[in-house]
Amino acid sequence: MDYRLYGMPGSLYTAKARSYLIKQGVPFENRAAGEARFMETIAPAVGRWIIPVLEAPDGALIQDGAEIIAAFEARGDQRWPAYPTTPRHRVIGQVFELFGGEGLLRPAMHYRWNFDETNQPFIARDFAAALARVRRGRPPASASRAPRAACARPWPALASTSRASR
Ligand SMILES: N[C@@H](CCC(=O)N[C@@H](CS)C(=O)NCC(=O)O)C(=O)O
Repeated sequence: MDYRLYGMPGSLYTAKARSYLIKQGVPFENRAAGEARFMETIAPAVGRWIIPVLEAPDGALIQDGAEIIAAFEARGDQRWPAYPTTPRHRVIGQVFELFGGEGLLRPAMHYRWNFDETNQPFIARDFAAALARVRRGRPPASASRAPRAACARPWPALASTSRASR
């Protein structure tokens, strides 16, 4: 089994982890946070509904984009190490990560939520496809406006992107 990244296409925190996995050539599948397995097994194991969560082939779960990256960096076998080598650069890198992930959250949400004319169709499609509960591969009625493929097998385009870059 490949790694499984539970999240949403439009989730910025999921995107951070996804970008890292793609860049490093880690074999993984994008999985929707509305899937039955996520709702019934992964979220309870993590303690609450939150994304992203990475499920390792051995079943280990990592929640938090920074923790996902840290877990691979700690192994030391990554293709392109993301952490700088000197302690000073590392601290500066962590400040940038904190600023990007937390400090820029308000502007990020502003640009997502305050431009309905351009963003509404994308948001509706993205959230419906990723959050609608999926049981035994059948898209629920509430996801009728979402692409069927996105409910049954989330994000085939992204999944193939990650594979192609390996
Ligand atoms: N620091 C966390 C933040 C994760 C986060 O805030 N995820 C959002 C969606 S993008 C979420 O799941 N929010 C639901 C909640 O916090 O209850 C990370 O980097 O993974």
